[in-house]
Amino acid sequence: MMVVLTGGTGGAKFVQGLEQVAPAAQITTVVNTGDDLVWWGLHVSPDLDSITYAMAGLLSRERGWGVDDDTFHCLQVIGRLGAPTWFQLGDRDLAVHLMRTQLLAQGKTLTHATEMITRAFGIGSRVLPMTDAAVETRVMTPSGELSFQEYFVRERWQPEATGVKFLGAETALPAAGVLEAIHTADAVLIAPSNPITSIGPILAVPGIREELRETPAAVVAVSPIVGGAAVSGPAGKLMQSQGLPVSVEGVARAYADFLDVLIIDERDTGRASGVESLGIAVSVTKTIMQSSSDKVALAHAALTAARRVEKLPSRTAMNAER
Ligand code: FO1
Repeated sequence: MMVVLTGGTGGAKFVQGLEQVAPAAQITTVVNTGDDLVWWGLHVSPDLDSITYAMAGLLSRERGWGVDDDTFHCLQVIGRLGAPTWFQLGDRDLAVHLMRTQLLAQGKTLTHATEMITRAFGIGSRVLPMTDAAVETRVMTPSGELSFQEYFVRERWQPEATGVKFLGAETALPAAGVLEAIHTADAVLIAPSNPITSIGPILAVPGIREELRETPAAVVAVSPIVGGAAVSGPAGKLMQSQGLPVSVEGVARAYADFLDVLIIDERDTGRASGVESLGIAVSVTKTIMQSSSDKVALAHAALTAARRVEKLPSRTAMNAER
């Protein structure tokens, strides 16, 4: 059994590869919900959407989010009615947000709504939100605080980020099944997602980070930083805002208290020793996923790295001995 912690488009691509090398029934994905928003009165969960569409073979290859070949007729009319349209919901995509919103209004949890939606799409693996509680990623900028989608989509991540917070995280509980899945897995894989705003909110839910330190599973992450820059998006800027170097060492530092192996790109071979000095093993491969075979090869590399880990007593026990 394996657990994948994921968010964003890099995470969705990674899961597409993993699905081709492991049976769906053995995969549990734990997905960031800090990017969620209420838009046009609907509960939108962008990272749950991306994983769902990726697994259902519906994810837009052109945009990296939303449904392939979608149309935007509703968006055009909404614009004429005077509502903001900077966050675009496609016509087919709308069906998922309508259904999710209705299920939540009926008192179902986000976990339950996600289960119903993924099952209806014929997805055989388990997709779990990190929590059923509302956790909202906020980005601080010199001109004020923004929601994640305001920062990422509306402002195209151009404002300087001076900090990040996860509103509501302190009192959130992990969704049912998350801690048990991490504890009983053979491998926990951290997708090449933004460590601050995709994986960060998951780690901020009390109990998850602690379980990653405790689990007997091998914990393997793929670096989203290659050659000193983010493969895509604002990961570099946001890492800087947290005082982390924009490098594979920076990624290793973000996960140092629980990580066994960091998979880095061939271009970063010269930086392996900086990661190893944190007590984290390094595996070097091609991490940029351009083609379907790149995704499969990266998933293979992650599983191979996990199998090679000889787990010592839990990190917490080791830290206590130091
Ligand atoms: N990303 C954009 O760049 N522009 C959009 O208008 C947009 C709309 C959108 C609607 C539904 C959805 O599930 C995702 C959407 N995304 C959009 C992607 C989303 O902003 C990001 O992928 C994640 O939040 C980053 O992880």
